[in-house]
Amino acid sequence: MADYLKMWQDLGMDVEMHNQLCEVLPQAFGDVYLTQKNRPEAMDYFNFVVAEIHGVRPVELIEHQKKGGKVFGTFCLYVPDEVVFAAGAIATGLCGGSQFWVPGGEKVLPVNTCPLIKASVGARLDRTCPFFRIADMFVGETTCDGKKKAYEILGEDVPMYVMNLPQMKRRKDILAWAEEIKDFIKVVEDFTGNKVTEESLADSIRLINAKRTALARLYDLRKNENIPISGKDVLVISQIAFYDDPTRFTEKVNKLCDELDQRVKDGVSVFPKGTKRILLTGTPLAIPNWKLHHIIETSGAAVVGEEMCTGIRYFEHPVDETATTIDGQAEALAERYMNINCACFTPNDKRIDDIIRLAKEYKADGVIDVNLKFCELYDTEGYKVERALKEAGIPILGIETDYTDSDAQQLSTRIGAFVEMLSK
Ligand code: BJ8
Repeated sequence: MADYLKMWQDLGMDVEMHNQLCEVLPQAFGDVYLTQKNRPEAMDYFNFVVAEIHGVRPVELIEHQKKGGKVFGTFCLYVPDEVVFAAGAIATGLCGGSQFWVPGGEKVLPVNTCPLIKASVGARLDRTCPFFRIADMFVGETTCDGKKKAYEILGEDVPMYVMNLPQMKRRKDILAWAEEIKDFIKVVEDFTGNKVTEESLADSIRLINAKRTALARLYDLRKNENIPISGKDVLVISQIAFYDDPTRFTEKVNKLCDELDQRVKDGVSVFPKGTKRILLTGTPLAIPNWKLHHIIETSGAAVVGEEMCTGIRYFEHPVDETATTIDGQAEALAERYMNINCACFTPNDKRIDDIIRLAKEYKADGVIDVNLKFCELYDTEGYKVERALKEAGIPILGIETDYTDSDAQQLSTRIGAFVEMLSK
């Protein structure tokens, strides 16, 4: 990584503690990623982004702020990036995916809170992540209880706005979400001093839709019998999608897809013929959480899809681009976002339909349902997921894990046995 010390100091970071993270991350990335054989050449860009993770994008965000622009940090797929970009601001994902930040979160949160929340709070309060220092405003949402309460704590340290997400999907809930999006437009306008117009919102809807289309193209390539890219590589791309510049990201993903198209034509696969195909479902895998993909793909199987927020939920269902008024655009956004099937909704049977549909589309031999420890929503929904998949004749393995490596051996054993069972 280049020398960003001055920038980190200026951001008020705990540089000494942050150095510990900088020491372990390249090693972890090297072990998990750079040991893979026959990686697509176009992965170079994404390797570079991870290598410079706390440098290159933060520099861009600070440049944007120097020109008077604002940066909004978000924690959930329901918060519409389109609104932020339409006001000339930048949205960046803030979910923490490393155990490194968890103890910081545990200083103020109950230990039995999910690691994603603990890591996100720890990254801010311990001052060990530049993105958490740069964001001018954090935007939360009323999804799970842990997040709602964590936002109250974060709100004592940084400007915080929380969107009120309905928990059902009746017509009146979708309209309520459209109203909430319009309120968010006003908040963003006031905070940035820039007006969100029909034109600027239409532009940003196209911008984010283009990113979704590129990701859909990438995921479609994984449906091939010859899998041209590893699940691990796609995971890191999905994670980078949350904070990279959307135009550049879309271009780089499309460039990668061009290369993968050629691989498909040439019958090139990164896995031996007959490798068992796994669809993952469950809680998000925030960067740099690569543990599960690594275990699965070193246990003789391939991850071909993720019914997760760091995966298919992020890009399916583009926003309808035909609306020409702010009211119409807010409703189009609400309809699109309410298509995401998070376990915080009730009922949430469409998620179960999705898992079965995706298992078929991606020709999965089996599904692994991943739950982040202490996430009650996905844990409880796991019962219905498991029952529905069994009824559909799709093998399923449910696992619970956190950000530590303490269960890696045990997970390897269980996943190895599951893969072996799929081969019989
Ligand atoms: S849309 S999955 S990003 S809320 S894992 S913090 S639910 S206790 S991250 Fe999520 Fe939005 Fe839903 Fe997606 Fe709570 Fe569960 Fe932790 Fe979670």
